[in-house]
Amino acid sequence: MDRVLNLLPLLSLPAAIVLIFALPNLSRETNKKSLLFFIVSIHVMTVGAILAFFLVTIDIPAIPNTKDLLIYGGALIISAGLLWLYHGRRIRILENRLPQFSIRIIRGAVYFVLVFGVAITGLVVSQKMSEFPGRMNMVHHHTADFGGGDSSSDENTNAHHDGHDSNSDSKPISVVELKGPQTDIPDKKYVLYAETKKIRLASGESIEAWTFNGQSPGPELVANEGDLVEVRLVNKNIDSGVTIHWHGVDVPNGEDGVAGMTQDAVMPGESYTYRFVVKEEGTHWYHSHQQSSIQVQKGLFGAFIIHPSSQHETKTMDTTIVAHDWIIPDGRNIPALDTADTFQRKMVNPGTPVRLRLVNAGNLTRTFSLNCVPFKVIAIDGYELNEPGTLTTSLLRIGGGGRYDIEFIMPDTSVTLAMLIEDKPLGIVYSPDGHGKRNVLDE
Ligand SMILES: [Cu+2]
Repeated sequence: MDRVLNLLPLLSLPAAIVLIFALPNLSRETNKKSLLFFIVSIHVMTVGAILAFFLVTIDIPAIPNTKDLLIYGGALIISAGLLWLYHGRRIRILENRLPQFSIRIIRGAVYFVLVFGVAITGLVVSQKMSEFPGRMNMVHHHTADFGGGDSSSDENTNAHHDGHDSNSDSKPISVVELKGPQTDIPDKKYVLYAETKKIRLASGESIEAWTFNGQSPGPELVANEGDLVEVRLVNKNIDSGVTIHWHGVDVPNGEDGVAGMTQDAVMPGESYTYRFVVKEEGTHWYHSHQQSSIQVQKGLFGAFIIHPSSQHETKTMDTTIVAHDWIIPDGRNIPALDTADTFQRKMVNPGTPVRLRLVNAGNLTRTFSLNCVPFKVIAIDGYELNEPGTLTTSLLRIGGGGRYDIEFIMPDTSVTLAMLIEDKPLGIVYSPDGHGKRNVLDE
């Protein structure tokens, strides 16, 4: 809609002018006026196309607004007027004399350099404008949330301020002050060491991984709803620095682990302590948020499970399976469930309730199937589903970073969980004797 509203007038109006004014003149005898119409309308069409090109590639319109319509429509109309004057004058001059061939060549070259220069300058300027600054000040955005701070200190903001705030005379709060409880005794305490380590996949393939505590996925963090969790991150030897972001878990902004925004990256030899109260029960995960596309790929991630506070001991077999793609130096991509890049077998007693927490730690959507047992998807991205139906052959597509919790009662036959990959599926066969045959659902 946005592009239609902005682009259509730019392209269709000049085309209409050409159709109405210029084309009929082609068949008639050429006089000065019709020549002018002809040249100007063609040029206006070119201007429309250039504006449209600019809109499609650089100033991509978001929500249709009158400002855009006026700017681009106005540019078109003004160009048409200027072209009319210019060509009118040119035709008058040309009637009297034709410039020399060499002058026309030079003039053409000058125009070309001018247009090319403007285009290159535009590209360079827009590229520069789209760069992130080296350091962001979180309170100097056009619409700012001051978290109780004073909005009047920045006249660029539209932030609402009621004037009755007890903090209204104070400075804006720095993000580093937005922390969890600092002095209370934590209910759960973890230390995560970020370090390089060679890990071995089930196939025997060894990977130069970046790990938490020498393993990838890192240790599974487990807490109960309402717990104060403390995690100390120690960077042993990850040269580019590390942070931890709690994917799916709502934490005070200063604990969010976004390098360059809420904290500085933790450099080798340094440590950083996160403290926050967890409120979102469910299946979540954590990962480094310093150069995350590289660091998560190399292995700096793990599952983060938050149980409901009311949950008591059950006989449910509750397991987390983290899907990840390893890229090895020869460029091959090795998908794996935890560290299993081959089919696995597991023993489960018939009648056991099984909860599989599937985490997709990759950035591509992955398709899973569960075969030979009716099952339910009981939660997605940590949120429980309301009265989920029973599924049998449904494929489960989990987006990058997404989580599905599925539940079934173990039958006395084998059940196959599979991640469907083009050349060879990957998965786990659950069976009463641990030797069940795999039976992968076709996509
Ligand atoms: Cu994330």
